[in-house]
Amino acid sequence: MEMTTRPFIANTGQLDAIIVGAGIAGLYMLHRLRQAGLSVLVLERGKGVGGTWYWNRYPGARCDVESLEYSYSFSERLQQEWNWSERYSGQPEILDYINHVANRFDLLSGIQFGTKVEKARYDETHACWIINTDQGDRITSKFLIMATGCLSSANIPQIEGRESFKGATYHTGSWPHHEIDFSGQRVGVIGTGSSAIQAIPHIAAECESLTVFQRTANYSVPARNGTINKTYEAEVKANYAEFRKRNRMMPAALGSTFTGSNQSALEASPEEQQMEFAKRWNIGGFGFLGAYNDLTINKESNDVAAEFVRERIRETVADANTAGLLCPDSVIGCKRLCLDTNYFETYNMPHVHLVDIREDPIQRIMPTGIRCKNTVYELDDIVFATGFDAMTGTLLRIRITGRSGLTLQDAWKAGPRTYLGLTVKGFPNMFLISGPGSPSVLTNMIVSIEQHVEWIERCVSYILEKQYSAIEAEQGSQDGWVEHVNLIASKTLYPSCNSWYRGANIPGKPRVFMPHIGFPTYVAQCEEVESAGYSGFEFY
Ligand code: NA7
Repeated sequence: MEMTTRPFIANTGQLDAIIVGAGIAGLYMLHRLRQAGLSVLVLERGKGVGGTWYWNRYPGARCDVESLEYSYSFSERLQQEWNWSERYSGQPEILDYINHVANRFDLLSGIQFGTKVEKARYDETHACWIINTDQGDRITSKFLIMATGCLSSANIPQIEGRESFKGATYHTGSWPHHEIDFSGQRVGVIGTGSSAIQAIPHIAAECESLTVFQRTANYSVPARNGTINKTYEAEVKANYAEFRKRNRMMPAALGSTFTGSNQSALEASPEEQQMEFAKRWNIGGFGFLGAYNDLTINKESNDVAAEFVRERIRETVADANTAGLLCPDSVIGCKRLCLDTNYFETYNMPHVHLVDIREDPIQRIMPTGIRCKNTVYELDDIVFATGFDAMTGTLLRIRITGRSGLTLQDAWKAGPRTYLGLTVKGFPNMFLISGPGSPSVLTNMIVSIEQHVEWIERCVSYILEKQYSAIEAEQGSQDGWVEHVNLIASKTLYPSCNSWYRGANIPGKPRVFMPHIGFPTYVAQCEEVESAGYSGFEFY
């Protein structure tokens, strides 16, 4: 649904809150703040709601968290009335759902679409934020809430000659809104992350030839998607609140398939290990990494899981050389595990070809294709499945200036620093939803979003009730939090590979492990801070 309306609210006096972004987070934030009686406006650069699900329209785009879990839990009626059609929902269905929520809770009237926030400056004298947009708006607001998403700034690599390409180019994260017909086309896909792994089987089914340019092989386990199991759905809906409550206590807030284990892989015999991994492989989904309790912290245990996946790849892909190239050699799970439907099988199609660009690096893009060091590939279309400047990219593209002229770019020069992943020292009354330093991308995002939104709403209401001008993180609490997040990461295998969690996919980006590993402990930490009257914050 494309929106063009500009709500009346933008030209009125000072607002209580500006929310940037009308994705899953921004919409719920709007709903909660309105319920709390605040005047709120959402600014959204897209022409519709949905955020991630508005932009990522590439063929095969699908959620990797099960539908009955990847949905809002704040309204019992909403969760009862909405019916999902598949175990894992595709992008169109999720976007329909988000539009439904926006309509059902009358949220559209609070959103100004087609509006990009360019600058936000904290005015210390009046204790408010002054926000400037690319549409010429200048809006003042007491609170600034960034609901800008973790994967919302596309990473398009600076390959020489990119502009000279005569065919069509696409990025998975800003896909056109019309159907793309690849039939008869020679298509090149750069990247083999989660987006590529979902898109490749679909593009291959249509095109004349497909060349995949792989820099790093990726682990993927079968999603085992299918129509939703109606019996299971009925069981969940019979006691949805309890189901949600249980999931919120699970590691990563993933419920149904992520039945964990109390055992180390090293305590099991090789036969038991194979049986356990095979069982989870057949069920499909992230539960594969829950087979043993030490897969993300013990390299020896991790190796067993990694080798199990490599064996499945060798079993699936007929050409031994291609299979070898598709076998990752890194720690499994230290980049987000991919879930696929027929990804590895696709390489058995005669018109699908894999290029190892570590062996034969891309040198330039030419008008008619891609030139690698040793080979030239003639192409009609290039798909960049090259990911995002994750977690900080969108925030740093907006010129955010806090107290004493401090910019977020300067404050985060050596990597993002937050208190609880929710606030930044020097930026009073600014909140981040799923910011760096919170579990966000290591969880079922909607669970994390709801937790952040509800925490922020209570905090904002508290400030208004107490008639404070502002809240700001204390230096010591922020430093302590950053240290805490780093310490947890250092005890795991996560920092061992070049993932976007560490900023390693973007040349020049500081290498800092950004998410907090430790849901649901994190939630208890936020609650403790709150119940202690917002310890670690100062009010003025
Ligand atoms: P990802 O997971 O960041 O994957 C991007 C892919 O693009 C990955 O294979 C990268 O290789 C590759 N890439 C990035 N830059 C280049 C250059 N310059 N040359 C060649 N290849 C490159 O993004 P996705 O969109 O697939 O998935 C993002 C998240 O969405 C995912 O984690 C899920 O949470 C859902 P690399 O591995 O860096 O060598």
